[in-house]
Amino acid sequence: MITQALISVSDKTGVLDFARALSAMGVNILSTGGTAKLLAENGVAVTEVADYTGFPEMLDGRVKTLHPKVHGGILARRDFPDHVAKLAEHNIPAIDMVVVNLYPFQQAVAKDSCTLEDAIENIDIGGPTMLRSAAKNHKDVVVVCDPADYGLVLAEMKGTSAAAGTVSYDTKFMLAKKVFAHTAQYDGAITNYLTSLGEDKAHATRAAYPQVLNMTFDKVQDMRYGENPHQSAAFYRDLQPAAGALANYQQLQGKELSYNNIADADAAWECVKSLGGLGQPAGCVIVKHANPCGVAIGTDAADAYGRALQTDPTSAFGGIIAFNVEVDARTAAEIAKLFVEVLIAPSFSAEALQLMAAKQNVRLLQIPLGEGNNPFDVKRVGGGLLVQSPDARNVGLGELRVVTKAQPSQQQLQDMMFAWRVAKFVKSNAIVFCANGMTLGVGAGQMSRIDSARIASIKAQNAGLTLAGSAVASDAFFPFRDGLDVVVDAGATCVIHPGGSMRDQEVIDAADERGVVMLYTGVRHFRH
Ligand code: 93A
Repeated sequence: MITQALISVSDKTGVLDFARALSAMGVNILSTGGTAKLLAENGVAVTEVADYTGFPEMLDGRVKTLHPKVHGGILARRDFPDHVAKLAEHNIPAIDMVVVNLYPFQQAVAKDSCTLEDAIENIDIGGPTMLRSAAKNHKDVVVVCDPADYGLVLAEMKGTSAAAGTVSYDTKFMLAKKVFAHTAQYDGAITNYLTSLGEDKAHATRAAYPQVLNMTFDKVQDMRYGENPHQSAAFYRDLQPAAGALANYQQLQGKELSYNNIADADAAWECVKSLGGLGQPAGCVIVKHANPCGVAIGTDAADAYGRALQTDPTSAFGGIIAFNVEVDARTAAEIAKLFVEVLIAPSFSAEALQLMAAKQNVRLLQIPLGEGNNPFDVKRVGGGLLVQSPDARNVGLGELRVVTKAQPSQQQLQDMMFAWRVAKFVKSNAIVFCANGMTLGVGAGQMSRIDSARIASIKAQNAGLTLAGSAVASDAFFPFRDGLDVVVDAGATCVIHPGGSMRDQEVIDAADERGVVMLYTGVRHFRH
C-alpha cells in the first residue's frame, strides 16, 4: 500500500492533478518549498520536507532533501526486519513513492547568457539522489521522473483488484530503468557542458557533437550473431528516435532480423525516403551489402519496382527492398517471384499482406514515413569514436552551376538531380548512371573513381541497358579527365559532381571537347 509520497518537481506540469488524486486516495504528501507552495495554494494537504525532517532548507536550497529521514524512508528494505526496526528506532516513516524531476540544467546552458556559475547552480544534487535511492529500492518504492507517467501510475493505483492502491512490479521496474537512463543522461549533459567550455571556462565553445555522451539507448534485441557468425551483436534504439527512423520499425512477419539485415534495411530506407519531390509519386530502392543496386521512381510501387529491378537483377537476389509508398497486391505478386531478405514500406495493403504470408521467410517491416535525422553519426575506431553530424544536405536546383558551354535540357536536369540523390547513398567512390528516373549502372566502393566508372558501365551492359544519353553522378570531383572520358565513352551526355579539384579546368575542357553538359553541386557526398 502506498501511504506516503515525496513530490519535488521543477517541471510542475500535471503535478497538481496527480497530487490531488494521490491525496484523495489517502496518500500523505511531503514536498519541497516551491512544489509544497503550489500544492497548498491549490488546497492539497501537504507537509513541507523541512517541517518533516526538522531541518530547514539551507544553503540557498542546496540542501533540502539530503536527510536520513528522507533517504532512510526511501532506501529501507521492507522485507529486512533489521531495516524496519531501524526506521522505528529513529522514527522514520517509510516513503513509498518519489516523484521528482530535476533542475532544468540543459535548458539553462542552452541560453547564450548562461555563465559557469549559473550552470553550476542548475546542477541538481538532491533530486538525482532521491531518484537513484528510489530506483535502487524499486521493489518497494514507486519512482516517477516523467510527468507522462502520472496517468499510468494513477490508473494502476485506482485498479479494483486486490492490488488497489499499489503499482505492479513490472511498472515499478520500468520506472526505475527510466530513472537510471534519465540521471545518466543528465550527468552526460553536465559533462558535455563542462567539456565544451573554452580556455577561459566562461564560454562554451560548443565543441563538436559532445551530445554523444548523453545518449541513452533501449536494447531492442540480441542477435544470433553479428556481421559474421563468430561475432556477437545486439540492436539498441535511441530513447527517442526521429519520427521516420528505421528503429521505429514494426515487423509484420518473417524470421528474426539479423545484424546485416538491419544495416542494409537502414541503407535502403534512408535512400528511398530521399526520393520525394522528383516528379513521380513512388520510389523503390533495392540494396545489397549496404549499396543500392537498383533505384527508381515511378507512377506507382509496381512501376518503380520493375524499373529498379532492371538495373541489376542478378545482385537483387537476396536483397533488401524498400518503398516510400504502400505496397499493393500487384507489387507484392512481382516481389514474390524473387528471393528477398527484407521488404520495407510505410504500409501494405491487406491483399499484399496475404500474398506475402505465403513467403514467411521474407521479413516485412512497416515504418512510418517521417522527418528528422539522427543527431549524429558514429564510427568506432581503435580506442575512440569518430562523431559527426549526419549528411543531411540536399542540394536544390538553384544551387547547381553549369560549368560547360553546353547547357542542360529539362530532361537532363531531372536525370542529374535523380542521379545525385542516389549517389549520396552509394559507398565511395560512387559513380551512378541514370535516365528517366531509374539507375542504369551503379559503381560502388572502389578505391579509384575510374574503376567505379568502368564497373558501372559494365554492369549496365550486363543488364542489357543502354547508356546512350544517360546522366552520371559522381559523389566527389573527378581528379583527372580519365574518369569523365570513361563515362562519356559509355554514352553519358551530362555529368553532375561537386567540383573542386586542382584540375577542374582540365576536366571542364574535356567536357567541352566531348560536347557534354557538366554541373557542379559544390557539395560532396563521401560515404565510407
Ligand atoms: O539543490 S538541490 O540539489 N538539493 C536538494 O536537497 C534538493 N531536493 C530537491 N535540489 C533539490 N531538489 C530539487 O528541487 C528537485 O530535484 C526539484 O527539481 C526541485 C524542486 O524544488 P521546489 O519544490 O522548491 O520547486
